Amino acid sequence: LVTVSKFMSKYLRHEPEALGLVLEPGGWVFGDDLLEGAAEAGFSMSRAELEQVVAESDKQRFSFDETGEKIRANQGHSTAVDLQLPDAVPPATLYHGTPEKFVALILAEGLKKMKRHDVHLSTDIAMTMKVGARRGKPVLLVIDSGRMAADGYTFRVSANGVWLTDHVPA
Ligand code: HQG
Repeated sequence: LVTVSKFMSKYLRHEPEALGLVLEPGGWVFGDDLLEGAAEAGFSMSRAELEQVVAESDKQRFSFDETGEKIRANQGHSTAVDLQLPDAVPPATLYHGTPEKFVALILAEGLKKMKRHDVHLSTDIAMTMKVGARRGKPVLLVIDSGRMAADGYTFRVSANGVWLTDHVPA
């Protein structure tokens, strides 16, 4: 299931065209098209596995639409996509975990979205420390999101509770 989830992340977030997929507004594709693309690419993946990944992914990375026919990644994209998420008022404080080696640069120039569409922020300290630990010793950054909102920065929240913004100033 982890392999299937990584496969889905790759093509729903980063390289849909490599599987013959075009993301619709909102980031949606037909589940059947994803399964067909996988089969043509020689990747073995059943509908049951797809449904299990959507239901059980630890970070709820994927969603079906209300018809159950279309699927999308909730966040994390690098490919051009309009997720059609409305602006939302963030909590007063949000968190971002990053490896220690990036901290000096982030304190100098703020949090940038790097290869992704947005900067990812969280209300969940344990989760954000895990994110930071992917690439080294993690450091927790505490974001004054209340002040950012008051200063006119906009936020959106994905279906799996990740807070998205364009840039966090230094
Ligand atoms: C860092 C996971 C230097 C930033 C998680 C991060 C997340 C800077 C890295 C999702 C910087 C980008 C995203 C600056 C930011 N100078 N480094 N000015 N600004 N950075 O993977 O937030 O498991 O693109 O701190 O749950 O780590 O994939 O972003 O370390 O939601 O579902 O540049 O990935 O979800 O790395 O993680 P990423 P992220 P999944």
